[in-house]
Amino acid sequence: MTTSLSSYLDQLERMDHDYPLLRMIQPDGSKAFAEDDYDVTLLLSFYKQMLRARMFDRKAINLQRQGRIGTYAPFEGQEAAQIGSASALQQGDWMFPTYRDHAATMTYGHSLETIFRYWKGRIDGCVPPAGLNILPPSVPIATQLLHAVGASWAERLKGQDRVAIAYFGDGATSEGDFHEGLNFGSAFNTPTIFFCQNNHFAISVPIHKQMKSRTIAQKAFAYDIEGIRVDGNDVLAVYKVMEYAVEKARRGDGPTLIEAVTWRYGAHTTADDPTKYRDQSINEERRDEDCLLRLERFLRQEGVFDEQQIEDATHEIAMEIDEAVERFERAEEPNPNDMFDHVFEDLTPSLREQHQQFQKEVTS
Ligand SMILES: Cc1ncc(C[n+]2csc(CCOP(=O)(O)OP(=O)(O)O)c2C)c(N)n1
Repeated sequence: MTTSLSSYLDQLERMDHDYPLLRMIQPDGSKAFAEDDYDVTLLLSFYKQMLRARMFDRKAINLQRQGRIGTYAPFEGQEAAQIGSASALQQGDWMFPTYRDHAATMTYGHSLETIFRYWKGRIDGCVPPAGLNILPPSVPIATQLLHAVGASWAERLKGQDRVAIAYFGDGATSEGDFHEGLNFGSAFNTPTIFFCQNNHFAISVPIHKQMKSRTIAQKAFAYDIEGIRVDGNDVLAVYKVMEYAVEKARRGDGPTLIEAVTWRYGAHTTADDPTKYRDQSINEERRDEDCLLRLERFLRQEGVFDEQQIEDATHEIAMEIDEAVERFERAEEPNPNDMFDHVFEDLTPSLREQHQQFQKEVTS
């Protein structure tokens, strides 16, 4: 080894590639930065939104178990990451969610009824309220990063200051589309927020078996964009980081990769059994860092956690969810022929054949 190479390698070794975890509220509910302004009213509203999302999620699992909706992808544990991020967007911005991001879409304005319709396999479950740019959940992993880059680039070309957020999981960062998206976003300075919820698993594959990188945030380094690693169970920290990334993107200073470190308590979807691939006791340990519990601890320490108020909110949310279920179940059954629409303007020959065969079967 030449001297110059060994001193170069020494220098490399000393380079700091660590991406520390940003936190505003500690797991015990105390403030991480005493001098910072913690907006208690905002945090109380985040708490209620997180409660609403959790109750929705548990209801959806029950509906699936009763055969009233199809397979469902639970998000319990990830509420803070989704609600903190979606709260920093403005109307007109673009949201590209996955199948697990309903806390984000409902925060941004999707109706609960529509989300239930989606899980019943209905095309109208993909349609957002007028004026809200929420795309249908992406089931193919990481494809939505490219869509978000394209949409946000188009906004820039039109001279608008709208931004796009792409949600994805840790597993998605091993896909080619992730790297293509970051490269394009970096090269064209697009106003895109790449928002990764690192819940430590891609179905049954734990993150350490999937990548050798110490963090996901560090993957931004190769594309010369900022990578920020934030505690995804701390709704305030996620919100602050998102506010920063959104403002930066709006003023034309390009994309950011955010890694929100979190945990999914439940199954990947209601179709798998997590006891087959992970020790369930680990969930119990993780509960001590739970996003709702943490915020409750914080609000109690601030003296603003009013039991009666939370009980009333719980009751109102339960009614809202029940009404959404009732409306969704009263809706007319969809036409199964719908499944042949909306993908191709002109059906491919094999799909045309399948469609004819299908029609013959349903009418015979
Ligand atoms: C392109 C593609 N490959 C494989 C799959 C099968 N698949 C569905 S979910 C999943 C794991 C995704 O894990 P992650 O990105 O961490 O997101 P999470 O489900 O944890 O939210 C895989 C591999 C898919 N849907 N799309």
